[in-house]
Amino acid sequence: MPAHRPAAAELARAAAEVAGELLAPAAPVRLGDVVPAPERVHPDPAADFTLPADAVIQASPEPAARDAADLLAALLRPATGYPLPVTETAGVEPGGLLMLTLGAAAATHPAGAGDPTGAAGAAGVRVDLPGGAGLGAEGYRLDVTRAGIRITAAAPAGLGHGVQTLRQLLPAAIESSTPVAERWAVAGGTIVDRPRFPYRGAMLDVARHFFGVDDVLRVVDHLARYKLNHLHLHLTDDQGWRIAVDSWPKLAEVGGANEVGGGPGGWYTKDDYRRIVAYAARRHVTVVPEIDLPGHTNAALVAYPELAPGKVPPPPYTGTEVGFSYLDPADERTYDFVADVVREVAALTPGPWLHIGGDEAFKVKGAAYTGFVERAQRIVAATGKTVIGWHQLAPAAHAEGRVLQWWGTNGDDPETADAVRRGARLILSPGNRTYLDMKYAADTPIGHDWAGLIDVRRAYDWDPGSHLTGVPAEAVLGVAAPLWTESVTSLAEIEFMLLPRLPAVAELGWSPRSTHDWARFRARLAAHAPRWHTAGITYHPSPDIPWPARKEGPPVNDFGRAGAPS
Ligand code: TNX
Repeated sequence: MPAHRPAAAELARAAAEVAGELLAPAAPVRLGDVVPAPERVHPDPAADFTLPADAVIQASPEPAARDAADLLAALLRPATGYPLPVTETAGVEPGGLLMLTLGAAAATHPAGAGDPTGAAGAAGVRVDLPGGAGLGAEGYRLDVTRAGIRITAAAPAGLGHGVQTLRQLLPAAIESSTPVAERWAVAGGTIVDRPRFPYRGAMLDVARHFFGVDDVLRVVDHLARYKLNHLHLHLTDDQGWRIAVDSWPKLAEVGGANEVGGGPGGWYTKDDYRRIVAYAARRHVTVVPEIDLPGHTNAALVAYPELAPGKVPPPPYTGTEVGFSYLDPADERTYDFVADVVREVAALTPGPWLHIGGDEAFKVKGAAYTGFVERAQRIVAATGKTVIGWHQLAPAAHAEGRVLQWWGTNGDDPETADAVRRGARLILSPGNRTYLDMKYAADTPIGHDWAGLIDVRRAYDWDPGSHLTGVPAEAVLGVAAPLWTESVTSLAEIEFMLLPRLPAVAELGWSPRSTHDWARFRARLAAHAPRWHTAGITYHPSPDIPWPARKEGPPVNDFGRAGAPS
């Protein structure tokens, strides 16, 4: 038992115990009611579990299991007010038991054992990483019995995803930041789950408007909640350069001092960026940095006019047009610049990817464009990273492992299909399905409509595996939803555009196609409004979703209208 237990938590525990006796048992969230939908769900109504005040979280000995257990404890302590001590597997105290088990521990607690606690009478949560069992790098197994809950995985990310599933199986009040009197019941049974695609992401444009580290961390939390595993940061554009580069210091210092509309802008120091990367990594989210080349470079040219065609210094840009700026592809200095920037950004980035943009370079045409891209691809390869670029990269020669990100709207592009035949893999970000900067409806207060209006059904009802003509499902690495921020200026606005569409994209990336069902999805998603509300997360009350009624009024913060947070 911990030596110190806050008085408030003590009171809450007592209150919860009393309330638990007075209240009729709350019907737990049904075992399959998780977003994204799990691969396999086996409910066992006789095995519902209620988290007791003296529950213990037990982790297998690997540091990653301990870390998952610590994150689980941090998620559950505020609302429950329970101490939830984290222990190693050995020497468990009786009481509530939540078990998290990784790798080798599988031998001790084989998947499929009836009692997840392995000890009669114990109750709680246990976190293990057992070897293999087909769970792969991200799969997990979650067993709920009357005695406790066990999450097992073959690798750390699986435990993280299992923890997020458990979070959704608890009552919505678990999102409260202060203790709540609630019966913390979880439906009995087993979930065995793993993703359909390995790359599931969202992009945040921090160049058009700059967002500080804390805002980005909160976006990481939203990704992790829905088992998205990549955060693509669009770090550079005409309006701002947002990452410190020691060899070209004016990029950030001069190029970062602007944004759309003329605000102050900003940029990440290397330590800021490392903080984002580390926070994301702990939540099994890989940061993908994008340095957009050779277009979308006005901010770089303001800082270093020597890179501009004709060496003419351009004025800073705070508008929202695209396609006018470019690095001089005929000047060798341009490639020194690209190599220096790519080297420094690659060195800061533990993930395997480096995104070089390549979109809308309207003034660098034909061989000048493909020649530039091919050199940039080689520069990235020399750092050991795998290149990603927007699908405009397609005509350039293949580079080992390269990935194209499709953002078109017509589902048919022979150049992209040809690049796939030459070996490219694809991330699907169709503008008319996944663009989170598109308005939901004509009256949405912020956003664009050039790729159409995208409400939740439109974001959900398509298949990344068969979306592009001539591209087989095996070539699809995954799916990602970009949020461009020309019109997005605050965290509340980011959340308003992300939710409730991000979970739709997350489900396309994670869940087996056989679970795809709009009627069921919208019902499952509806239950997330009380969670977001309790957590203080802004979202759009889309008419596509049958939100539950709330006594206090409308279910959500409708950004841009009365009662919206600012
Ligand atoms: C197109 S999509 C762009 C961005 C804009 C976005 C606005 C892509 C690769 N380029 O520069 O921000 O449209 O929706």
